[in-house]
Amino acid sequence: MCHPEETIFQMRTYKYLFLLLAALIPALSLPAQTIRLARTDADTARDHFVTATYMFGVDVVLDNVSRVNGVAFELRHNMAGSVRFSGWEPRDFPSRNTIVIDQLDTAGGIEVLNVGILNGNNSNQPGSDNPVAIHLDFVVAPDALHNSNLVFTFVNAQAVIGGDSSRIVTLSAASPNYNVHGFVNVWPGDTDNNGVVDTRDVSHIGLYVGLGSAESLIRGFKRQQPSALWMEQPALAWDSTAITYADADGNGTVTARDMLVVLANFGKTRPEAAPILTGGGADPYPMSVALGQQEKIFSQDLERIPIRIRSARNTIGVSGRISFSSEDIVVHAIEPGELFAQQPVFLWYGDCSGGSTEFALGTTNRSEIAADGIAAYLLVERRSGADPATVAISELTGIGSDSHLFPLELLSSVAESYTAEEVRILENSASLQITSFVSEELTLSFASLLGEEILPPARVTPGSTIEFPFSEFPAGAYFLSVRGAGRHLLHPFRIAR
Ligand SMILES: [Ca+2]
Ligand SMILES: [Ca+2]
Repeated sequence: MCHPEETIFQMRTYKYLFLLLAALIPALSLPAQTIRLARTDADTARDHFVTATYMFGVDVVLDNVSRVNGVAFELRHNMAGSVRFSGWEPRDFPSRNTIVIDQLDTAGGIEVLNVGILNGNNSNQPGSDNPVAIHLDFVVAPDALHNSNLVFTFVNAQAVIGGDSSRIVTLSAASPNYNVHGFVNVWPGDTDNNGVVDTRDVSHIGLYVGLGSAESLIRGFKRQQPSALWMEQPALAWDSTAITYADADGNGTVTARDMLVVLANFGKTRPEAAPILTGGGADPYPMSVALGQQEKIFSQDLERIPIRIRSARNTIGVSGRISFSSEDIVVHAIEPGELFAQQPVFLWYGDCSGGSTEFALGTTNRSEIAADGIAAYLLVERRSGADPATVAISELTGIGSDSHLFPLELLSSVAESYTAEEVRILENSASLQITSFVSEELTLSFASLLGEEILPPARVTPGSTIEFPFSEFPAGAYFLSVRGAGRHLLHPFRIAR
């Protein structure tokens, strides 16, 4: 039996529910209409921070807003003392209808940009969907405080909607903020920035070696007056602040040379007056790099190529780069030479498989040694039947116990090696034949594994060939040194009988 009043009541209830849902559903399903900043000067790895002395740019982007004929907003930030608006460019709206007024409240540390943009349409004409309203550029002053937080705030952000239902909508916005990379104080050698130079600082360099260079993803900055002296040295924070401290010598790259600085300043502690500044939070570039092992390898098949150094100054260590021009040389290890025989020694070298490696070697008690003799040996395997292999040693550096870095010379001040096309070395079971295709005169010398010269030096004039019969040598392993104007080539060879 049907009850008419109950039915009418139910119908009304359903109707109200239906109307309520109809009103709610669009509101629930519509995404928020927003305005935001999008960095244009940096990729996603760097868009969360800004760097002192550098400019950065943002696009002002509207999301989920259709038919936009105009945009207006105030954009404020909290670091007027060190961050300043420097200019704007039009994006999806014409520049003639754009107004930007820059107001400074220096006492309050606030900079306010008042921005109004119209596209010139009549209100019944629909504008553009999700437009980029404008581009804004800012500069960060050199004195911007490291690790401070630059916060932008949108105030009264509105969009003018055109078309059939023209109106003004309020845009919601988050508060974009950027960490500021400013200058930090580096104490050379304290690469983990904990106030003392110890073995952990070596590991820290091993972790970051190679970073900061042109090929690396991490941007590094050279210090203005780089030195290894144990004093506070201002350095612009790198893309990763933690890595800034690993650049002990301040040249803008983490290399084996930085390990020398650790050796020179080993055991030193920061004065009480210099508080330890903590870095900018978690390291955004965690990575693991295996430290080279010092291995003693004894094998008949390995040849030892000495690295000789010479300098008028005494040194507590040596660092450098070794490049192998050919794949027929495999470097298995580096070991300390006679110069370091009487000392407790630290030795580090990188992965040798990539055609070149760096090494650092020095005394762990900061005692100086005379820089004249064999600093280290390369233990190499030479694959038979291959073209002549060459080894070039460059960037050789020494450091005194006073923390002054200086270049080491002689054998090692060689930037480049000769190529196989420039100096042809033919080796057979009875002799070694060297032909020069370069324009300068070359000096040839032969040395034993201990670096002792076993023949007087010989000269090769341009275009000529010289041959050394093996009958002049006892059986054993040797290396030929070819030296010319600023370049050098080492060729190991073995005489078996
Ligand atoms: Ca340390
Ligand atoms: Ca460095």
